[in-house]
Amino acid sequence: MPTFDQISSQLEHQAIEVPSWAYGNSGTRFKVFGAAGTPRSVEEKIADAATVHRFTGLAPKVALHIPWDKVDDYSALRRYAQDQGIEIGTINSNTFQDDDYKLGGLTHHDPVVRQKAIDHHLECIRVMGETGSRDLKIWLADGSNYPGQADIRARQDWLAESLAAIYAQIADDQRLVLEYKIFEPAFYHMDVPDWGTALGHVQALGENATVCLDTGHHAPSTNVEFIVAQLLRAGKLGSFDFNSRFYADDDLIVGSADPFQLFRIMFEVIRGGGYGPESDVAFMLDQCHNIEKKIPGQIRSVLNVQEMTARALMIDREALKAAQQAGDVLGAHEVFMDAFYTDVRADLAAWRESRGLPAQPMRAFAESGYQEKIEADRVGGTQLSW
Ligand code: AOS
Ligand code: ZN
Ligand code: ZN
Repeated sequence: MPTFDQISSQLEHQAIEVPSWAYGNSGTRFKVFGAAGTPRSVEEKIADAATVHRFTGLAPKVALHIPWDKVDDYSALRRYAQDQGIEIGTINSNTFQDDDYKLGGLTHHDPVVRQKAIDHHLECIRVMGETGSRDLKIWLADGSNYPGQADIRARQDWLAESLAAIYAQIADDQRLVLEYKIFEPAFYHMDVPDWGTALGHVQALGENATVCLDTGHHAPSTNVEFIVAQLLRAGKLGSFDFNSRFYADDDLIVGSADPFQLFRIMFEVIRGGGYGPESDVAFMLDQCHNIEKKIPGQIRSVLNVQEMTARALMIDREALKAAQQAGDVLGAHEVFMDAFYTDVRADLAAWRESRGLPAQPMRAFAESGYQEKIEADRVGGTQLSW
């Protein structure tokens, strides 16, 4: 097995996008808990995101959500982020919070509503121009609750037309990234429920259209790393929305429910060329911190991704291949598991220190006083929710 020192230079390439909404108050349909220190403005969310990067060196971009992060001057927002040491990443559209979209947005049976949803995406593309963002991520809440409620076939045609109208406005250095989700908020059918549907649509659009894989958006027992391999084979894995789930779209801290799954995913990413300077896969988090403090929640998340990436990089690929070619079932499995069971935490701490970062980012943040300061300073105004 390679030593940590043999793989550590590859850790330099790790860059994770944190979501602006992770810093806002969040919860379930039962209760949204308010937390002291929660941002009252987009700038305060960006300041918190930059703090995650300062303590970890892992999170150089913050993904925004429109209209949650709507401001008058996006160029100024970009400069603000840069002054804080980060860039603005993916722009996420939102066609799920307006009454007009009750029966769908880009797939709605009424062309007037479809055009409204398309126009919202064109507005997002304008925002991308001003913020320097590369990716427009589209997640659709569209679907139906009852058999017969909607023409599920026609909606695919309307979706294809709507996406084509949006894609036509995507610049050469920008991408449209389509996310799929098995269910919720629609419970009978979703218009983009799975990677096959997403892949079909982005392949029809063209080169700059790819798929976003949210790790929480599959049926239980789905082999997510197989989907990773398939999308990379097709050259269509655009981005991840990382999070953890026990049941459905739980949006818990990535790597907390099933670190082994994260390890297996990272292995397929590396195996398939999705990691490193040559890759353009965006590694985003899509999480909410409902009961834990938000900044430590995000720090823990990016560290979990780093730990499982390091372990996946340590798989002895040659020994693995040799065992696979020899038909050595348990030998191959052992090579795989040896890397998974290797504790890299002390090595990572030393490596961070060697690069001028805190060896223990969680502890360093706790001791920094940042949390106490925002809790004291951010009184008055309205705390933001997701
Ligand atoms: C919704 O379930 C999706 O995961 C989307 O990525 C969504 O845009 C994000 O969770 C913010 O609401
Ligand atoms: Zn998502
Ligand atoms: Zn989700």
